[in-house]
Amino acid sequence: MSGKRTFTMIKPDAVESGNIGNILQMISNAGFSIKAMKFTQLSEERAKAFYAVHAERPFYGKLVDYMSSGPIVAAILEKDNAVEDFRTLIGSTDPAEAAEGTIRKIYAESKGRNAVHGSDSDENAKIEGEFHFYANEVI
Ligand code: IDP
Ligand code: MG
Repeated sequence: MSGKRTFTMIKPDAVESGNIGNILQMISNAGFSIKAMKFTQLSEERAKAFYAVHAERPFYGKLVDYMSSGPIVAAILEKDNAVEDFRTLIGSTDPAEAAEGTIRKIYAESKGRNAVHGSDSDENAKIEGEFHFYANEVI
């Protein structure tokens, strides 16, 4: 069982296609509550820093370009077993492999432009939340 909080971003493709509301509705229906949220845009430098762990991967340059290409929604979410349950809600990285009814299956365009981010561990949820929010912005 993971902890009570996770971090998410609604990525530029899903913002551009007008799906912020639909995705937030799915997150809410799945039992997550929002502890902090903002509409923002990553600079190229901040996108590089956020995804630094992927710096050696062949898709890193494209990922940074995409994630800094337009606005995103960043949010800290709360629910029991948050990290694991949110990864289940969003589905596999590649929408072609994602389970029916998951956010990525419904809204992602491709493995790269895949609608949402979800932290992969409690430790990264904390690091990623603190990347986007000051402590006094979190309920
Ligand atoms: P995750 O978002 O499901 O945790 P990661 O492997 O952590 O997936 O990759 C981070 C992000 O990098 C993905 O969400 C996706 O946007 C992009 N990405 C991952 N693998 C590929 C790939 O093979 N081609 C293009 N983009 C990729
Ligand atoms: Mg990941």
